[in-house]
Amino acid sequence: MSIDYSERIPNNVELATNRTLQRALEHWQPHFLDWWGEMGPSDFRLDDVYLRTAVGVDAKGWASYGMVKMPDYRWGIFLAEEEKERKIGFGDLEGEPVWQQVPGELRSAFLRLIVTQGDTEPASVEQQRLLGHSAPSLYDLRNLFQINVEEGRHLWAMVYLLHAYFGRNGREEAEGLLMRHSGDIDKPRILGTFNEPINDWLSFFMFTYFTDRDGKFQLKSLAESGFDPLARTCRFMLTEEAHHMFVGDTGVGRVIRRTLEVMREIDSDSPLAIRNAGAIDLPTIQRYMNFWFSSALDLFGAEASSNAATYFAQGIKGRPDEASFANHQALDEFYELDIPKGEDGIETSSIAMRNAMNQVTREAYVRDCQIGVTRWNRLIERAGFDLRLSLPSIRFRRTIGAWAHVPTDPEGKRISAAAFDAGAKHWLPSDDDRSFVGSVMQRVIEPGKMAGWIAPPERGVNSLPVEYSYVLLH
Ligand code: BYC
Ligand code: FE
Ligand code: FE
Repeated sequence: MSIDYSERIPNNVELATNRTLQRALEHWQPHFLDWWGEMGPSDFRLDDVYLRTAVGVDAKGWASYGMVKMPDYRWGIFLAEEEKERKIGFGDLEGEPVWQQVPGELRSAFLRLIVTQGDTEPASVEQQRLLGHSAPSLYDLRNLFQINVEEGRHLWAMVYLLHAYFGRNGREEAEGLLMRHSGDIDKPRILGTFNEPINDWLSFFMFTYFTDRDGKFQLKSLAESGFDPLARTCRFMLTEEAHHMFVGDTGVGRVIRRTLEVMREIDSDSPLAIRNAGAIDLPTIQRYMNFWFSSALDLFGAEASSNAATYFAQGIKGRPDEASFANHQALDEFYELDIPKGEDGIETSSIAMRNAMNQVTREAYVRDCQIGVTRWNRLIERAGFDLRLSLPSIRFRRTIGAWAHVPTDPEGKRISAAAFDAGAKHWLPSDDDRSFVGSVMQRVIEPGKMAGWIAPPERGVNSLPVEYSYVLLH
């Protein structure tokens, strides 16, 4: 199914055959563009950026690359190919045909999930809007903008579902997605992490590594949904998501590579000496990691969740890679959950597996996060240094779920609130860390050059050299 670019709204859903829907979306489009102008990447409107645009939704050759001014990016509506005779893969309705419309009794649940998903996409663009001014290279600047336009498209993806399947409610929610703003005191974004400021590129790389990876797992769960248009939308979004995580993974890796280079040059692992040489010391990187990882863990919801059980039972939201599980009913199965007990204890409680779906997904996420950390540690080991990075315990610094506001150290051991406050400066970025990291965020715009705190990437974009002028600044 090819994408029709002659339309005002590029799409592969035959939008032209549904005039009412087309008009509703064309009405929303200028509101989106106003939002992009006000809340999207500040400045850079007139600059040419080497962007990829979707031209088809099949595995091979879906992208075309070229110089585009961001406001001219062709945001549109793309669903993965329909899978013929697709059946619901889990829950009470396992084996029944998927739905092409939202079943009435599931309407509010779907509406809520789609709004929550949709809310994160523009939130991330808002969080990242000032980063263009401190990009460490043109290559990085281009990657930032690529991610921003794609998150904008992910918003379109959810807005399409809202308009096409939820009538007036859906249209109102679509407007609401442009009205809440990241960090706004009166109208914040729905989920916590999406209200945290991203003021520097170390935070940006951590965010794209950890937070976009939550996106991967949530989209995989929704790609299993019995509501087929949602499943198909999410399947296509996942192909774009891979690049966002790549940017995070290689970004953090390049910061570490540069730090190790400096450590060898000055023959020291003293954070102060490393900072004086313009690189970011590994303990600071660890603290940033602790911050963004713990924040992302909250995005999976409570460990024991009756919402999650209902979503699973009713075919609304499955587990990531549902096909890899032996039993798609998850009845008569239990999950052993560690929860806080009394003042300083921990007890194991057995809960019904369906209620533990958030936790099952979170654990798959943690395993996925660990892969990059292991790779980064190999870099450190090969450079001959003893320090190792590690993911903190999933109990650490939680604000949602069984461990919410229960003080623990990064290993997950319960401690007093006073001990947590005292430890925080070792475990989480301090004001001093943030201002140091901020201080090295000097903008570099000479093609192929990198800021002093980050190593160059191994290769450029789409087989072009790293020195290519990925953004033409005016
Ligand atoms: N912050 O029963 P529970 C992405 C609320 S990232 C604030 O466990 P449930 C992206 C919850 O709403 C992917 N509140 O919740 C990445 C509930 O409220 P009520 C985003 C939270 O429903 C980077 C209560 O706590 N996609 O795409 O099982 C850049 C009880 O919780 C939070 C999705 O999230 C929180 N962190 O699970 C760009 C998928 N967590 O009913 C984009 C859609 C929970 O008591 N969302 N609460 O008022 C969902 O599937 C579910 O809403 C959640 C929560 C997994 C988030
Ligand atoms: Fe996204
Ligand atoms: Fe993303």
